[in-house]
Amino acid sequence: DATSETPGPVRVEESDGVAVVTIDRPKALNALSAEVLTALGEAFAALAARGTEVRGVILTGAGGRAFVAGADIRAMADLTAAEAARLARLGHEVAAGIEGLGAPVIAAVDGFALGGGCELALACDLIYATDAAKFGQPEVRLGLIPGFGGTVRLPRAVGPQAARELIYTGRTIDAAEAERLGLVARRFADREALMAGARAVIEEISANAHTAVAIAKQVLTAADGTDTATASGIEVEGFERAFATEDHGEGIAAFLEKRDPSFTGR
Ligand code: CO8
Repeated sequence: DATSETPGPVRVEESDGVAVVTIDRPKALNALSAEVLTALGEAFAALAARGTEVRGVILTGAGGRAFVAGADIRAMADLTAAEAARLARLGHEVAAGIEGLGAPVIAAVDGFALGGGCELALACDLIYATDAAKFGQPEVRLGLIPGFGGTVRLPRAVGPQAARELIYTGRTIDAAEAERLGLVARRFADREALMAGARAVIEEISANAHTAVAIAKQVLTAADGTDTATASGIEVEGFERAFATEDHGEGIAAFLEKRDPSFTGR
């Protein structure tokens, strides 16, 4: 098992092809400063460069109180509107890095996922949470609106009605309600069970053809928000690419020969 560590507010630890990316600024409840966002972007770029060696990523927060309590409010106090917009764009670049990674990324949320923290979780493939998780988009309480994808991805996750209610009220909801709304895919009793559950689903996914999963992720991401005809076209194009892989040949052969497939990622 390889373990690599990057210095700074974001740690990356890897074992058995599963990378755990930890935002480690517990004194500020892991708030997203420019430094954190830059480090996150770099961490996901480094993981992308490793290709199929990375089977899956778990994104989480250190300290036991928060996933991420939002953008760094203290740092934002000194910004001009144009500088704040640059920070928001940096956030969107991080989201694009998460969505562009071939392997699945699971947000493991224990404690607060507020504002930019909820938005960061929404950029991941799946949100898993402990019973102690809390979600919300409190920006309007600060005279702001979500700036890191909340108006885009939250309605897609929970539907326009629940999203408008959350964004207009700034209300914080608990993990059970987040699960009911479809924001959280799975809920766990505590952090240990959360991390084990996230790792288990990555194991389950990585028994499948890596390239097929990567293409499915690309198609789901690219087709999101497009009309039926466009989405269907994107799906067929992805289906054709999957059909042309060696792993598809192997999957068919294994089925016909009544054996387990041995996928190579090609
Ligand atoms: N930014 C900076 N510091 C923070 C943040 C934050 N978002 N949240 C908490 N902290 C700090 C507190 O200032 C405090 O520091 P200190 O001990 O030095 O005073 C420490 O973390 C602990 O926090 P609290 O004492 O407040 O802990 P409580 O248990 O009393 O409350 C809460 C926890 C409810 C989470 C509370 O801290 C809170 O409301 N935090 C702010 C939540 C929020 O409003 N988030 C949204 C921010 S706006 C946003 O995210 C916009 C994103 C848009 C684009 C940006 C691009 C990425």
